[in-house]
Amino acid sequence: MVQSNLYWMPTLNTCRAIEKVRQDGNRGDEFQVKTKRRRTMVMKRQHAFTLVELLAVIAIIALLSAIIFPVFARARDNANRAGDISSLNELRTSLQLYRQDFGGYPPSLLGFVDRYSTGPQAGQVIPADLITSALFPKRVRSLETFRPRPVRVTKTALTTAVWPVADSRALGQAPIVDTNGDNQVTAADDIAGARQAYSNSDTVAINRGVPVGPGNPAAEFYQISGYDVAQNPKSIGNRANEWELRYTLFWTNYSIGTGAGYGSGSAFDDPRQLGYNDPPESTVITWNSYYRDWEPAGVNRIPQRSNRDIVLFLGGAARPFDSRKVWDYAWRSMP
Ligand SMILES: [Ca+2]
Repeated sequence: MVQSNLYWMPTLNTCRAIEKVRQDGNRGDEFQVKTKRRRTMVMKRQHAFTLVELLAVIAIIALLSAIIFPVFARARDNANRAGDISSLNELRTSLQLYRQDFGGYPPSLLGFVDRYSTGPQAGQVIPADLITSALFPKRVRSLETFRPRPVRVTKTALTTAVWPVADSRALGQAPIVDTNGDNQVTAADDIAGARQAYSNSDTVAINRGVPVGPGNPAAEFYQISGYDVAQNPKSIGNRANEWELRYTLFWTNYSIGTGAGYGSGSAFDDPRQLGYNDPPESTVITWNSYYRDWEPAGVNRIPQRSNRDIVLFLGGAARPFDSRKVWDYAWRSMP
C-alpha cells in the first residue's frame, strides 16, 4: 500500500475535480472584484451632494453669517466707543488745564480752518495736523483725540456748522434749572431766549455769532474735529451731510446777541454755558452720537431710546446718555 502511495497518479476524475476547484477559485476572485466595484459605486453615490443638499448648506451658512456679522459689527462699535470715551475725557482734562492758564475756555477744541496766506499754496487749507490751536499740540498731543473713530476724512476737509436740533418741548413745560435765581424751578425759568431757540432748520442759526464769508475763516471747521462739529448722517428730511455744531462757548440768543459781537446775557439766560466765568458742572462740553441705534427708515429718522450717545459734562467723566434725549434736547441734556 505504501508503494502504491508513492507512485500515486491522478485519475481523470481527480484532474476534473482539481480543475473545478481552480475555476471556482477564479470565479470567487471575479465575484470579489464585482462586489468591490459595486461597493465603491454605492460609496461614491453616498458621498456626493445633491443640489438640494448643497442649497441647504448654503442657506445655513448664509443664516449663520447673518447672525454673526452684526455681532462683529457691534463688537467693533463698542471697541471704538470705548476709545472715544477716553478721548473725550482727555479733552476735558486739557480744557481744565487751558482754563487754569487763561481763565476761560477756548473758542473751539481743535481750531478753526486756517489757510496759507503766501507761498505756492496760498489760499489752500493748512492740514489740521500742521496748525497750532488752543489745545493742540501743547495740551493734546495727538490729532486723533479730536477725531471720533468712525470719522474718516482728510486733514484738509472743511465744513461750516449748523446748530443742533432745537429743544422741541413747548416753552415753560419742562424747566431744568433755576435760571432766574428764585430758588425754585418753575415755568418762569423756561422762557423764550433762555433755551436753545435755533435749530438746523433756521438758516439764521448757521454760523450764528460768527460772520460768514471769505474774510472770516473762523466760520469754517476742520471736519476731522468731530467734537467741534459732527456729521449728522440721518438728519431731518433731506439734510444729509450737514455738520452740527457741538462745542461752543454760548448757546442761547441772549448770550450771543443778534448783532455784532456777543450779547451780555440776561437774568433768564441759561447759566450752563462755557463762556461764563464759572459754569456749573452740569454744563455740556460736547457729545458723540456716532454709535446711535436708529428707528426703522422713514422720512424723519429718529434715534432709539438707548444709552448709545456719549455726553461730556464739565464735571465728571464722559458717560453714556439716552440717544433720543440728546437728539431732542441737544446741549440742554442733564445728568
Ligand atoms: Ca426759578
